[in-house]
Amino acid sequence: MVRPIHIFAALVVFSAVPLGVTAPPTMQAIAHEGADDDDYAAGEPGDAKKPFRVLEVTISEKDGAMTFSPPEVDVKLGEQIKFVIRNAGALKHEFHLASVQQNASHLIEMRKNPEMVHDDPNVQTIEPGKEAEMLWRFSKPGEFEFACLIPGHYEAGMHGKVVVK
Ligand SMILES: [Cu+2]
Repeated sequence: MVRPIHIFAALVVFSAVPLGVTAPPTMQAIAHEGADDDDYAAGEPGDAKKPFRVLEVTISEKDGAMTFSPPEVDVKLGEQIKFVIRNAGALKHEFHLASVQQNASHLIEMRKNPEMVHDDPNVQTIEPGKEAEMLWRFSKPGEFEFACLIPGHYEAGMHGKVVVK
C-alpha cells in the first residue's frame, strides 16, 4: 500500500515544476525548440468575439497516403478562420499552422523527439475519430502551411497550403 503512494507523490512533485521558468534546459529544448513563443509566421491566435469563417478540414488515410482535405485554402488578409479539423483516420494526427520553413525545422526536431508534447495555439493534436478546432487570424500576407509533423506523416502527404492575400 505504501509504495504506490510514494510513486504517485513523486509524479505530482515532478509535474508541478513550472515549465519555462525553472525547468532544466533539456526540458525547454524538447518543448520549444524550432518554434517562436509569440511570433507566429502565419498570423496570430484569433479572437472569438470577432467574426470568423468556419472551414472544415478532414484528415484521411488510404492506400498508404495521409491527406488533409481540402489541400489548399484561400484566405483574405485580416480574415479570421475557425478550422474544424476532423480526423477520419485510425491514427493520431497533428495540425501545425506555420511557415513551410518553420514546419521543416520542426519536422527535424520531431524525428529526434517523436513523443514531443505541443502546447501552442498554432498546433492541434487530433485523436482518431475526433475533432479539434483552431481559431486563427491571418494578419500577414503570403503562403503558409498546415502540416502533420509526426514522423512519416508529412512524407506520406500530410501538408496543405494557405494562401493569404
Ligand atoms: Cu499525421
